[in-house]
Amino acid sequence: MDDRRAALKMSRRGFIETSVAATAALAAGSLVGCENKVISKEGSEEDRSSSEGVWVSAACWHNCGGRCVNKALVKDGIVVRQKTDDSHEDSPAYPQQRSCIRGHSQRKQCFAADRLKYPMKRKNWKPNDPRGELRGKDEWERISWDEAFSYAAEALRKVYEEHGPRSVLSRGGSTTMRVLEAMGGCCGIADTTSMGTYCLDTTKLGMPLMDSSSGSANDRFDLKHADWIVFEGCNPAWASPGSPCYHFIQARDAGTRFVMISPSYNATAQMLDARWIQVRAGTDTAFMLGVAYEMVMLDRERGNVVDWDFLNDYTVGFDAQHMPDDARLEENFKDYLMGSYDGVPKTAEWANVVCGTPVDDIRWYAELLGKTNKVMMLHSFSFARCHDAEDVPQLFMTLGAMGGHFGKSGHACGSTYHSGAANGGPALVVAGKSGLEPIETDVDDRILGPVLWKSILDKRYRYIGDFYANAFTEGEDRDIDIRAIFYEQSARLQTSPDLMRGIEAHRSVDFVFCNAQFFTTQAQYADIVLPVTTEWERVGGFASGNREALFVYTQVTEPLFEAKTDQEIGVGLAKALGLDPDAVYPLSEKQQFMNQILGSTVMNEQGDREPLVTVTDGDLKAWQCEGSSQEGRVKLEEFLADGCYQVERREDDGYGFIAYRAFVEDPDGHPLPSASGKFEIYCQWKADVIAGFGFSDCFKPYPTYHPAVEGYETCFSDFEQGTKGEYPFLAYNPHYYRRSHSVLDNVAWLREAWPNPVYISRVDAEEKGIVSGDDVCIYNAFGKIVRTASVLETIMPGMVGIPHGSWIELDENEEYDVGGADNVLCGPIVSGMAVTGYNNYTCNFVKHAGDPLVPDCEKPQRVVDLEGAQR
Ligand SMILES: Nc1nc2c(c(=O)[nH]1)N[C@H]1C(S)=C(S)[C@@H](COP(=O)(O)OP(=O)(O)OC[C@H]3O[C@@H](n4cnc5c(=O)[nH]c(N)nc54)[C@H](O)[C@@H]3O)O[C@H]1N2
Ligand SMILES: Nc1nc2c(c(=O)[nH]1)N[C@H]1C(S)=C(S)[C@@H](COP(=O)(O)OP(=O)(O)OC[C@H]3O[C@@H](n4cnc5c(=O)[nH]c(N)nc54)[C@H](O)[C@@H]3O)O[C@H]1N2
Ligand code: SF4
Ligand SMILES: [Mo]
Repeated sequence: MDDRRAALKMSRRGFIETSVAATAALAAGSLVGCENKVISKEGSEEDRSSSEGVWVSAACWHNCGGRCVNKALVKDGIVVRQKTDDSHEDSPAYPQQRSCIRGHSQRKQCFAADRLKYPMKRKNWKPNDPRGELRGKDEWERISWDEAFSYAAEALRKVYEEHGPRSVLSRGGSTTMRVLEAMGGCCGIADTTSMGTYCLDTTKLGMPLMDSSSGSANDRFDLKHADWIVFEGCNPAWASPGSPCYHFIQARDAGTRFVMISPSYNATAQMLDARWIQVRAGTDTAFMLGVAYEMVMLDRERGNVVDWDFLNDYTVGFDAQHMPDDARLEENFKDYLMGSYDGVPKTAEWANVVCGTPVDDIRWYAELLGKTNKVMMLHSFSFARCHDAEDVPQLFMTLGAMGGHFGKSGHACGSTYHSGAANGGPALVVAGKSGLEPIETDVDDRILGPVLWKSILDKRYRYIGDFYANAFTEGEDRDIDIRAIFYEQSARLQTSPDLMRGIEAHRSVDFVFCNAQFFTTQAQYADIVLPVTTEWERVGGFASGNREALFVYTQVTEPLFEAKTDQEIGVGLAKALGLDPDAVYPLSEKQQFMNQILGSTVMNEQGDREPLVTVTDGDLKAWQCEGSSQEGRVKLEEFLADGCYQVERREDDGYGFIAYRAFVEDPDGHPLPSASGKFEIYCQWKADVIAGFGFSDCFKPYPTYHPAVEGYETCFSDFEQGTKGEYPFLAYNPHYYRRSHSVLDNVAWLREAWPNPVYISRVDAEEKGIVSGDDVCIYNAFGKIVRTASVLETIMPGMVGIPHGSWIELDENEEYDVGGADNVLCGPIVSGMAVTGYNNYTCNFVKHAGDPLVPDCEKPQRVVDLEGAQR
């Protein structure tokens, strides 16, 4: 610990001097080439091969789909090298938790020359005269922290006094935002972001989703017991870095075969040599209906395909003989499949017209799902992040039930997602709570994510409840008058649909406040921007998501320049607003971290939780923290130095997990959380709640097909006749390896490795005379972006893959985005449960006639040239 402190106690002064020199050089526009200029002196080659210094557990805290060990070698306060997990030999049972290229590049982010250094104010903004139209164009001036707090307090106080808490918009972050809560609250956002239509309380269908990251399928050791693993809309090779793919590879090597149901033959499919079942994005409902129909037909022909016992005993609503008590509609799923209600049997040929899947593949898959095959059906959520995908969760579950693939080793039907991919089951190690209780407020407003900016401009929105709280209500149209936008830990402007209108909405309000590490999109359109520390500059914290490992990190360096933590900013703001900062932040950051350490637990093989960390009275004294000493599995110092506690697994340990086993073995003793206690293929609640929102009247209690408000069918001006419309292509947004959403997009190393092209199919490219490397303008009614084409055999014709999260960069006339931001094209469309549809919006593209694009990695960093920065 002492060594570590000495290493941290760097020459802060010297550090800043070097930094300022580097900044000055950059402001003069000296940067070209794929190299980040960093503000710390990076270790020389000699430094990099030396092992002098102290290895510090370093945070990798992003919403990146993985969780890994990251360490920084700190010498004289400067990070000279990084490494990942080498704490034990790597083995399949006990894998190292190795970091990805983004983790490896972390020092290029934390110490980059584009870190914000001082509080800044937009020059022409005044609390009483905001000149909002200049947002994104104005100059910036450096101000002191005192000035920053008093400006922000004045602007916020004005909004609270004149318009009330409903007029302040914020979502994301929980630290600085407490100040808003102490002021009476703020208007939030109801958005289905990650899990799409799975946000409509799937427990009502009988499916507890565990939590957002641990999957709802079996433990990793069970993967190899499946003969087939099917992925629908997953790409863990990009979206779940770390150990998940390692676990899938073990299964592959043991003989398990894979299927990828997706519009692209993505990196995961390639890695696992999967059989590709093509399906257009946003058309999985049609595809799965076709599969269900063919399963029934196949079962009639030869038997032994549909697991009737499972359907009869564990589900309701499949046929007229098994309806739930609360059903009000005399219809059932099977008769719908057969065409009893609409005269249309949902055959493979019928499905093919919409989903584009070859008929033979639909039949092949129907056969594969038969009850005699050992199949795991795994999904991520991309197929549910589509307009009108409301029936996807119920239908995926229905297919699983038709094959009886629940509750048995070698079978599964559930999610594999984010940092919990490939490894279902309850978390074995968890961090404790910080002890900072939320501040309750009376404001219940939640503007809907897909129409957030439009609602602000229209001053009206429909309230339907809150996805985070699983609390829904009938749609209620409300007036709303947003006067201030408050950013803490979110990039809403960049990550919500309809970005061009988002800019307009930002320009329409009185005040935009932003805590930021970099000159992010939301910072560019703000009025007061405050430099915030990264996790490398804070006391420490936790990262979780991997079932069997808990990651902890400690401070790597002193805060850079004038950066403060979110809590310090909150304290300053609270004081300026005349609030009692100790009431808003009753616990220090150190105490919160210590509380998490003290409350961390690990599960033993009997299923009981034990304290994880041994903390002595001496530790508490040294940390100047309250609490009681305790005995745990690992000493505090060791835990912090290791950066991780990982349960050493064995094939036959007590941690194995088969999802739904208790229910399948004893359905009466362990009913599901739905009204009937069973899987609800007919769920009255689903239909009633969606109808109550008032956006669509086509959703039935069982899964049915209808064309999406925006989707494949709207690529046509006349779908029946096959006449293409103005925007005949369907776009989807793969979560891209270069970044975590918008985060890390400014790291030149990553930009060089991952150039962020637009993916188009060879067939479409040939038709338009486009080859890989050509610049292409992709456009629709909402905006235009320019990207370089990557022409692929591995994407379905008609599909366009636009990587998610790239930073917007508008041309002078604000017409073209040469940064390639997905949300310029993803529009303000609302239907059904108000799902945000990132993966089935329409567009068109042409070869770009304007100036050639500069490759992202050759663009200069966005260093704000602050007048007087050297003062
Ligand atoms: N078109 C389209 N849009 C999408 C998606 C898509 O697929 N397509 N995906 C959606 C999904 S699944 C998600 S989860 C969302 C993610 O949406 P966001 O959560 O808005 O995305 P991030 O880019 O992770 O934004 C985090 C921001 O917080 C900042 N930050 C990080 N740490 C700190 C800190 O300690 N303090 C402060 N003050 N700031 C910090 C980062 O610099 C960054 O600007 O995006 C959604 N948007
Ligand atoms: N590198 C990286 N990893 C991340 C993130 C990141 O920003 N960057 N973000 C993290 C977060 S918060 C989230 S929510 C997850 C998202 O995780 P996922 O939802 O798994 O990620 P996606 O890349 O959107 O989709 C995965 C694959 O699904 C396929 N697909 C797309 N649309 C459809 C569809 O409609 N139907 C079918 N059948 N397939 C489809 C595509 O082939 C795509 O490659 O990723 C996490 N991991
Ligand atoms: S997967 Fe996430 S936590 Fe792991 S190294 Fe990459 S960015 Fe960091
Ligand atoms: Mo997400």
